[in-house]
Amino acid sequence: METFLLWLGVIGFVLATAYFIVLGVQATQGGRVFHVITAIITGAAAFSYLMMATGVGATLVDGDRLFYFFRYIDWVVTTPLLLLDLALLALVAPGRNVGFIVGLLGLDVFMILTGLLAGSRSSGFGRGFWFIVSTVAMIALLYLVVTRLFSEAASQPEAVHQIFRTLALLTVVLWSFYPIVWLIGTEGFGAVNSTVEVLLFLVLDFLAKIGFGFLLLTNRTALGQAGGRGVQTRSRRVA
Ligand code: RET
Repeated sequence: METFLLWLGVIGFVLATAYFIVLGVQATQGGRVFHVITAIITGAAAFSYLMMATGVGATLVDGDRLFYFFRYIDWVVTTPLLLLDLALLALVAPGRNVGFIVGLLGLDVFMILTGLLAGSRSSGFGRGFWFIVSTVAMIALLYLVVTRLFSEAASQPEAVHQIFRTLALLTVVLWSFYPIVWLIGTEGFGAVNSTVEVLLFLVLDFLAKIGFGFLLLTNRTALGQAGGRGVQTRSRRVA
């Protein structure tokens, strides 16, 4: 059952990646950068699920706990890219906010790496400690999205503003579920077994990557405005 779910992940992410690439090829207006970033996100997830389904991405810890470490390799690549999508939507001049973007993505990488430490420790104390550090980083990160990115996005054209709001809310809600699933799963209190944990992460991963990408990439109006803006900024800079 668990392997079946992981293969479902491979198939789902492969199909989503193919679809996002087709949308990117068909896109007539600007904004193709969003297709590229989002297809990399689902492509990386497909690879990660393949590694987990074939057993390469998992290892036994503490004798009997199957630890899917490849999730963290997936997340350390894909969560910064999801944030990059959000930042590029929200910021009128991303080029003038490189410091902020690097800070945001850096905090995110820190969250995932400390999460990996939490997941791989065998002592309850070590796991709890790194879990708390990682969760604090996540709260700080989501706070920055809700405050700074939300206020920046208000100066965007209406369609861009609207899709940013939807995707940012989706992100805040879905991301908050990850530590909860982790806590009730095999890395935490073991209230649910490994199969249920794999299922819950699969649902979250599908929503946070495919759902997110679908909403963004099928919104041509917003992509056109966001892409057009990039071109304008460039030509203004040249002029
Ligand atoms: C962990 C455990 C330690 C505490 C925290 C976590 C947060 C993980 C998050 C993952 C998001 C993943 C996404 C994947 C893409 O589809 C590492 C589970 C806070 C927020 C969005």
